Amino acid sequence: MEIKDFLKQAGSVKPTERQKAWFDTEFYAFVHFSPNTYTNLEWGLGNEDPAIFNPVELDCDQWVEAVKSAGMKGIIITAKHHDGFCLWQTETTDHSVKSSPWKNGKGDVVREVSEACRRGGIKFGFYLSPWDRNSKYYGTPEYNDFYKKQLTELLTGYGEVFEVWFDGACGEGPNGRKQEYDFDGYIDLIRKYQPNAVIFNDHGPDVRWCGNESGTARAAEWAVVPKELCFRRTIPQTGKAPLCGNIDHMYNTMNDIGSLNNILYSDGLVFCGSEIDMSIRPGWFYHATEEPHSLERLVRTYMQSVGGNACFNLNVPPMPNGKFDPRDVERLAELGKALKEAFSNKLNPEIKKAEDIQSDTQCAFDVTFSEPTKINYVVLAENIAEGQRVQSFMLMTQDYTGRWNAFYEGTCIGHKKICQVNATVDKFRIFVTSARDTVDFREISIF
Ligand code: FUL
Repeated sequence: MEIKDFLKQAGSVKPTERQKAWFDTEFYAFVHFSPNTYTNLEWGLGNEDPAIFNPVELDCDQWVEAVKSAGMKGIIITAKHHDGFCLWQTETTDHSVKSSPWKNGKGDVVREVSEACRRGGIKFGFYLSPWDRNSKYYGTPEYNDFYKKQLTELLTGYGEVFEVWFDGACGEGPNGRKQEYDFDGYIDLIRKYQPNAVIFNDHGPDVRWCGNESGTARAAEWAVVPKELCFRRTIPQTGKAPLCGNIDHMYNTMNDIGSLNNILYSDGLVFCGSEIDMSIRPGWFYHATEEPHSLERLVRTYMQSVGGNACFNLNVPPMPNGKFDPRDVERLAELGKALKEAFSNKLNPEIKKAEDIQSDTQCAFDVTFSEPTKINYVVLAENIAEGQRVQSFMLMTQDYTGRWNAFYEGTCIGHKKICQVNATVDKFRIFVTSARDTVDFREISIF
């Protein structure tokens, strides 16, 4: 196969409906809450006394209001973390809210947060740790049945779910044994009960881990990647690439995963977007002595994730009383305000397709203002429903000699690219210097 034909195939790898809906969600919250909140740990041991879990002032409406103030559109609750303690009324174990003094053992955090999300008009999702340091079944085939029962309870009892988050961590259980997870079986259940939910895991099938927990996006965060990286139950949409080779070594922490260098050696490509996850504080769970990260860091992470063809999952940990810390609430409101301000002044230049670039895999748009204008952001979006195509682009001005100078150079665009620029221009060109196939822009906006 010619490289040109393979590139066309690569450029038409399409997202599913649920992946499109996920991309449109863009920015949502993780909420890490468990006995760790009371023991000041990050990884519970599994032998914690359920009596310590007592969020006497639990207020999930406060969570929803706070995340909405930042512009987030969903919450993913840790229904069970590695310590095995269940935040809902499960029939699978007593290591749960049932054994806590909170609401006399009748409380259900998952119920309260799912209902608050619905009241507030945002999406609801959950994290259910496969690694369980409490379950006596862990490390035996029975554990997969136990885990599937838990999954089923969560998938069928709490309304529409937008994302199920599978942690990649796989340690030892209380008996020192490790578990073979039946991911295929877990995925089947989710597809059966919540066909609109995306499944997050290090290796897909719908959403992949970006490779770090600090909110750092790649310069090129491709949503079309080799199946060697996202191998969980995804059917490749292309044939084998023209160069034969081996990229089985590929892992999420590597810097370059979707570029031509790699896809040319792949056995087939899949659509699997990247989720950038981090906590608003150093820890995933609440620790009274920690402070929220700076506004500047959160704004930067938003610009590089949502503005870098990925989604942003920002964790906010509740305090032992069940409320968000006022410092986090304030930081979230500041973040929402900063993002609103950044995109409040949409400019209205003339945007015309350039006639002098005539190629299937290159194109250009000329942007003309009526007078020299200060611009801060150029927002570009491809119509990814048909595939992700742009590989590189530049924003350029032409000097009086006719020479082009780039004031911004970018790689892929995909769902959304926010180019942060600081320029005063009366005219500039958006030049797609390389694409896999004809480019279809869904949006070109200047702020
Ligand atoms: C990791 C876990 O081990 C952390 O505790 C946290 O839940 C993070 C989001 O995922 O793998």
